[in-house]
Amino acid sequence: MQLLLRRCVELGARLADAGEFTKRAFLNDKIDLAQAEAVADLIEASTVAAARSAVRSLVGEFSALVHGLEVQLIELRMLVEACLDFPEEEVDFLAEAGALDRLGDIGLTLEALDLRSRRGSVLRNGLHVVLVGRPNVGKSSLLNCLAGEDLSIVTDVPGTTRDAVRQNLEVQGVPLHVVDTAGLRETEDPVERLGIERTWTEIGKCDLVVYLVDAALGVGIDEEPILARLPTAAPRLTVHNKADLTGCPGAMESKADGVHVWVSAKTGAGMDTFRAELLRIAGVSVGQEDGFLARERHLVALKSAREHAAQAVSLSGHLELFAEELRLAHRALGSITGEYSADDLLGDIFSRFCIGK
Ligand SMILES: Nc1nc2c(ncn2[C@@H]2O[C@H](COP(=O)(O)OP(=O)(O)OP(=O)(O)O)[C@@H](O)[C@H]2O)c(=O)[nH]1
Ligand SMILES: [Mg+2]
Repeated sequence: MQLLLRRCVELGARLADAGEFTKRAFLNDKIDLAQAEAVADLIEASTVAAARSAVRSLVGEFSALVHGLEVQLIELRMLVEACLDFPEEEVDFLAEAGALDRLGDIGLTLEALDLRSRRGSVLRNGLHVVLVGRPNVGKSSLLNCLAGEDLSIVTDVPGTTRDAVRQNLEVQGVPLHVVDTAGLRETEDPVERLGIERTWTEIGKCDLVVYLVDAALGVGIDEEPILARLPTAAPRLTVHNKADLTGCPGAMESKADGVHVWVSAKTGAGMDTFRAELLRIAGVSVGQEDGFLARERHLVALKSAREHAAQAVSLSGHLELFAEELRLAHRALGSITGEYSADDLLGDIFSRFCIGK
């Protein structure tokens, strides 16, 4: 194959660039930018649910919704610009055309689209979950139970886990990146200390803190400094492990600091409740498959469009500013489908494709 390729190149052929065919399809208006990105997402999809979401974007479902919003915005912009161009007209175009109602509709559609995109984006990036708690509460046992494999060393010696143990898992099509960490406690042991430092680093990077306690003991007073140090930005799920000893696996309770569930990592009891809670926090409900595999840049653009649409509502008394906010909302949406996009963004997107795709 290499010889054949070399000969072809000698005779004047050239090798295709990364993503070249998809890029050409985009440049020739056969697909838009969101669809082009979906080609790469489909190739990279790591779960069935992610692949389905990518296909939905590829066939243009996501683009059609974005485009529909753009059309609504264009109509509204035309009205507003007309008012600006003919200020002497007595007629109040905006009120007559129900401009604010229309903008309200656009806001609602944007919100729904944003929600579906967020739901899908977790399929793309997965949820980073860190298992935290005092030594011996069963963090390593919980990881092994989730994975169905003996990954992390389990002993009854407190302070067994030193290095973070990572595993990529899948729950109902949602990729989870789970990290088992060194138990948190005051210690003189320099090796364990380094392990505990790493636990805090992992906590700083995660999407969800799973805080384990011993079901027989509950959350102790001495744990308060640890709880106070947990970041408020990431949601927390408190797991009362070893519930086989207290006799209440599978129980669940909503408290001020988040949801508490009771499980036994040893027998597996209550694990279904735990998994369902993980999915709920990830924003995925079982059986609901309408998310889009949105990329971060799509989420940013949708957020910006929502903000400008909301800003427009509050500025409706000032026609020029109202018009400008609508223009900015329109521009943000256009950046998703590639109507307004800088060359370096295109270069960045297509360079991540496989060669020739
Ligand atoms: N009865 C019962 N014992 C459990 C359960 N989960 C863990 N254990 C036991 O608790 C002990 C500690 O478990 P580990 O999983 O090593 O605990 P850990 O939190 O990882 O501990 P460190 O790594 O030291 O921080 C072991 O003897 C386990 O067998 C459970 O659900 N029920
Ligand atoms: Mg451990």
